[in-house]
Amino acid sequence: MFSFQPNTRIRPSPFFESAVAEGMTKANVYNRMIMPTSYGDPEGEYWRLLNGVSQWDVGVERQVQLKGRDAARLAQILAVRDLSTCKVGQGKYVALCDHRGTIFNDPILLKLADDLFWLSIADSDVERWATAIAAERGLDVEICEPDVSPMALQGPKAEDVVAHVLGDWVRGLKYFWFRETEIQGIPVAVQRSGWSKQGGFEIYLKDGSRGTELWNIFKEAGRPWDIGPGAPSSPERVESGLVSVGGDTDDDTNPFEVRLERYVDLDVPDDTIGVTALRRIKAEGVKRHQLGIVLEGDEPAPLGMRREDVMLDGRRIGMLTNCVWSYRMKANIGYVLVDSAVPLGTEVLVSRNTGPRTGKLVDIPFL
Ligand code: THG
Repeated sequence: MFSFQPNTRIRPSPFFESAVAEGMTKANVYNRMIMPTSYGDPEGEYWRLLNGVSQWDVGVERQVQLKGRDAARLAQILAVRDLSTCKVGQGKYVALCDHRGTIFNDPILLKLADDLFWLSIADSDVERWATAIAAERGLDVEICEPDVSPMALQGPKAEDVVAHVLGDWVRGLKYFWFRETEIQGIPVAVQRSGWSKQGGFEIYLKDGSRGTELWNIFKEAGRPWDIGPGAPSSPERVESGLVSVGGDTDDDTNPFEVRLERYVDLDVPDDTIGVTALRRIKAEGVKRHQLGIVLEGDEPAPLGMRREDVMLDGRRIGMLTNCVWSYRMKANIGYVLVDSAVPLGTEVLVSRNTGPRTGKLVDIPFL
């Protein structure tokens, strides 16, 4: 056995003490922070997300703030999605690519004012990237990490809980739209969002000293709906088809390969990073695609720390990037990134750490 050594390089989320008090049993490192991943009953947590309401510490979704005269311009330089129609109060899911068109982060962009944006990031250092780009291009923009930390309420009952706390206006929020407000004097932004397809909201806490207070307000308000602690659910997100950049992608993956084409606009200005490469990739033809796989076997067999080779007729055609036990399908399912020529329905062999296993390539989402 080993234990985790706390240190100053790992920043606790404002909800960390609540997560511990709720009985957190598993965690991961994400954005150099601790992300709770379980409270000891993974299957119960899954069904609560599907049927009820689940409360998540997702403070690891760190914010990068762009503020100033060139903030909108910098946002468009960073994101290969047309942001010209984005309204104040609106959020958009965007891909950040490098100069080769490799996707390295997929934030939600929030437009708070014409000259003020947050990038609510996945796992990589966007603040340093944005700061370097802004300096190299001589832009008039201030980049910082504001004191803002999301907490998620996910599941079909989440709307009732959030409406109970904030009022029925939240029911009218469109997907990724948000509003800044206060909850018992605690400053927050409330957005319809969250990393599941079961519906819900994220409450962006704007004062990190009040995490426990905010956690407990929703914990109390949610009692009639049997709220409980949970975390982004791997089985649910795979069944639902959400992409995990960094998990499902490697250092050569472009957005087209992982089903994100509809978030890419190739007619953004030429100074958007990666767009030139993406135009070329699109013209030459995309070489790999992401498909689902249903593996044979009736015992959970998760992926370990390595992606596994996918074989067809003795030839390596790609890799298995994740694998979870689907409680609804009663099978191991996952995503593969394979040669574009390999079609749906193909039977393949996966070189699993426990030996070769057959699987069938299927469409995503699974459910
Ligand atoms: N919430 C917040 N920040 C985040 C995440 C989040 N930052 C990191 C990570 N998650 C970003 N990645 C995603 C990926 C997918 C979605 C949201 C964030 C998502 N996608 C829907 C889909 O693919 O069906 C809808 C996208 C759309 O149609 O616009 O929700 O969860 N604050």
